[in-house]
Formats: sequence, C-alpha cells, structure tokens
Amino acid sequence: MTFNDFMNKVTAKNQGEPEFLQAVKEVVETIWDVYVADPRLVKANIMERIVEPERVVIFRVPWVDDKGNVHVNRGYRVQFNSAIGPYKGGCRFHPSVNLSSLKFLGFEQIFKNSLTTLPMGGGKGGADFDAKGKTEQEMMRFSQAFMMELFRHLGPNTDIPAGDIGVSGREVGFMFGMYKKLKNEFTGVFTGKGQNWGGSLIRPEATGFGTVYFADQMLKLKGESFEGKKVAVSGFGNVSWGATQKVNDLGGKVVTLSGPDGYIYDPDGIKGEKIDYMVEMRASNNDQVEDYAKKFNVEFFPGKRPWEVPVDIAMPCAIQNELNLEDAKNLVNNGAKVLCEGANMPCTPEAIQLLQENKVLFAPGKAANAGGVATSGLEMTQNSMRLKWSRDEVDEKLQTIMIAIHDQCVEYGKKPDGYVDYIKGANIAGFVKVANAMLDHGVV
Ligand code: NDP
Ligand code: 2IT
Repeated sequence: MTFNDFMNKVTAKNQGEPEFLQAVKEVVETIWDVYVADPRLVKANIMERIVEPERVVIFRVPWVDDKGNVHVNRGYRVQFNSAIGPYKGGCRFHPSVNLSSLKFLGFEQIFKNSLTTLPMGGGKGGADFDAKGKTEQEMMRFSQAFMMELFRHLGPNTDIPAGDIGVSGREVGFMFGMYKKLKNEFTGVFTGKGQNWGGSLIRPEATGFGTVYFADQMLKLKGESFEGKKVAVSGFGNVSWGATQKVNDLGGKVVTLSGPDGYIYDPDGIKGEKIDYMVEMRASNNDQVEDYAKKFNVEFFPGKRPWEVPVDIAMPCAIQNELNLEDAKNLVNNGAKVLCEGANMPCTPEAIQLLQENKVLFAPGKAANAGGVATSGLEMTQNSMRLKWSRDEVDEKLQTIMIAIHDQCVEYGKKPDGYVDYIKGANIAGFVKVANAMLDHGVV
C-alpha cells in the first residue's frame, strides 16, 4: 500500500472528520518511510490499527440550569490506544467539541504520551458544552452530570482524565467528587487535582512551563536564550498563563494575549499582577480578553490575531487551527525565529510548511506541550506511592523530561544541514515505541 492509498482509505472511513484527518495525515506522512522499512510492522498492519480508536464512548449529558430549564449536551471519551499504558488525556468542554476534534486530540495524545518517557496510553474526552456565562452552580451540575456516565469507563489502571479547554481545577474537583461518590473509593483517577486531595505541585503551571523549557532547548541549539526576547502568546487560559510566567522567569517579555474576541498588545510586558489577572479572566467565564485592555489601559485589536505583532518567538496557546498561512507570512516577514506550539495543532498545515521553508524552528504541540501530561504522569506516580514531592522535585523532573523529548526530536529529526524537523522527529520517536508495544501484544 502507498501512503496515498492509505490516506484515501482512512479518509473514506472517517468522512466528516476534518481535524482528525488533518492530524492523521501530518503524523503518517512523516513516519511512512520508517513504517514501510520494517516488514514486521507492515505484516501486523500497525498503521491501519493505530488510526482506529480502541473504543469511543458517546453519551447523553442532561442537566438543569439555575432557572430550572433542562438542557442536553453530548459527552465523549475516546479511548484511543493503550499499548504502553492506561488511556490518559484531558477533557474539553467547548462548543466546538465533536467526534472529529476529540479523535484528533486522542490520536495526538498517543504520540505525545509516548514521548514523555512515561507509561501512558492515549485518550481524550469532553462535551459540546459552552461555559460562557455559566454560574459556578451550573458548572458543578454539568460536571457532575458528565461524570454520572463517564465514571463507569474510568479507573486508575484503565483511563485517567485531566483538564483541557474549559476544564480547570474547579471542574476537575466537581468531577472527581462525583466519581468518588459513585465508586465509593478514593483513587487518583483524575490528574490536575487540588493540592489537598492528591494533586501534584506544578501541575497547573506544567504545560506552559514545559513549552517554555522546550523553546529554551530550541534556542540553546542556536546558541541563544530567552533573555531579551519578545514573545507573542495567544489565548489567556491555563497554558498561556504558565507560559507567560516562565518566559518572564527566563528574561523574556510576553507582549500579547488573545481570546475569541481579539488580542491585546502590552508593550511593557505581561508580568506580576497582570499574570494573576489572567486567572481571574479565565475563571469569569466571560470569554473576552478585552477586559485586560480596559484594566491595564493597553491597546485591544478586536477580531484580530496576535501574529501580526513583530516578535522573536510565537507561542500559540489557545485552540486548533488558530494560526493560518497569512499569520505565518506575517511572522516570517517580521523576523520570528521560533514557533513553539503550546496548544494542540494550533497551526494549519499551510502555515507550518511556510514556516519550515523559511527555516523558522517549529515545534509541534505533541512535543512542546507534553509537559502537562508528563506532570500528570508524575501526579499518578505520587498517588500510587501515597506521597507528595516538593515543588522543586517536580519541576526538576519536568525539566528533565522536556530535555529528553527535545533530544528525541533532534535524534530523529535532524537534517544534514543541521535544521531540525521537530515534527518528523516527534512523530517517529513517539510512533516507534507504541508500534513495538503493539507488535509485542499480538493482534488485539
Ligand atoms: P483554557 O480553557 O484554560 O484556555 C483556552 C483559552 O483559549 C481561553 O482563554 C479561551 O478563551 C481561548 N480561546 C478559545 N478559542 C479561542 C480563539 N479562537 N482565539 C483565541 N483564543 C481562544 O485551556 P488550556 O489553556 O488548558 O488549553 C489551551 C490549549 O492547550 C488547547 O489546545 C489544549 O488542548 C492545549 N493543552 C492543554 C493542556 C493542559 O494541561 N491544560 C496540556 C496540553 C495542551 P475562552 O475561554 O474565552 O473561550
Ligand atoms: O492535551 C493535553 O495533553 C492535556 N490536556 C493534558 C492531558 C493530561 O492528561 O494531563
């Protein structure tokens, strides 16, 4: 079978799932040569098996709002691959959630989790629920209703969810509480838990910190550092918040944030109380970054994305396909040197191609944002051992893991001219481990 035959078959089988097909194509085109060079993998038909989820659960989530109106949302859990460990991946509450977006996220999670060096399989879940304008009581009732079905599919050795867009510590608390009640047992079945009930220090910051540690490795390879660099960040949620803190720690300056409403430009840099304000904005369920512009008296650009601002480093940290060809052209023309994805698949394929052609160092989310799930893995380890590591211990382990991921990307992605194709490197390194585990397990 050729790569084109393979993609035609997958496309025919997954009609109406554009994000999933986008993710599959990006992975498979970079690993195809490695795959066909190993007759054991081809004989076991690993490629067709790895793009098929082991299981997808779709369920009704009925809930009652504060006025007594009954609503119904659709809940999902995609249990994609358990070859190297139990299913592991976040839950997303966002109106854009559908089977395609969760299959793309679950698929990416397989390779990301493999790269972390920890024993975690790939999964993802969520619901097409819009948190905008919801009260805390409504968030609780929805989270509980979601868990009333999902609980039966989870377990500390089966499937361990976490947060993602629209699901932060508060929602994890509501879901964990309902899980504990229904199962009548206290197990670390979620990660991103509160510090008093099994959570790991650094987990809230981990995705953003990890992305910056990864970008720092990319810069080091060029003999550079974050010191004095201007950085554009998108989003204003969990990942953007952690990334902004760590860029400051390393001597860089974050000058943008964005929301669905537009972006803000803060030439003085987002630091100190401004970073704390991000948490407030995120928790308000207000859906707009314009509040930042009003509070700190900076410029707001409605309906625009931050990639038109001249910066050295771009870190998209909001949502899939938020950075397109036109944005990539702006970044290249303005001299950006590094693009490191904090979100999952935020750049379109056309944008990535242009960035790579222009030798901008480009790191895909599955490598660069793996610090979140890696620290989830560390949370699971602490839960199993029934102890808690210090902030420094977790941070040190996170840094070691991000360096290991970077090393794997360089090992498999370095070209003869020295340019590192991080996409290729991440995909091959992530794939080889999972594919070999699938071979070992026979046809299951
Ligand atoms: P959050 O919900 O905390 O933040 C998402 C942010 O992006 C919100 O501020 C949201 O605004 C904003 N946003 C949504 N749509 C757009 C848009 N079209 N343009 C600009 N901003 C937008 O989620 P996270 O920070 O947890 O997740 C962000 C990304 O990082 C996602 O791709 C996620 O999959 C990925 N990720 C998250 C990890 C984690 O540990 N949390 C780990 C690895 C990856 P609003 O709320 O107003 O919609
Ligand atoms: O996309 C991701 O890696 C996450 N949302 C975190 C998953 C996790 O299980 O910590």
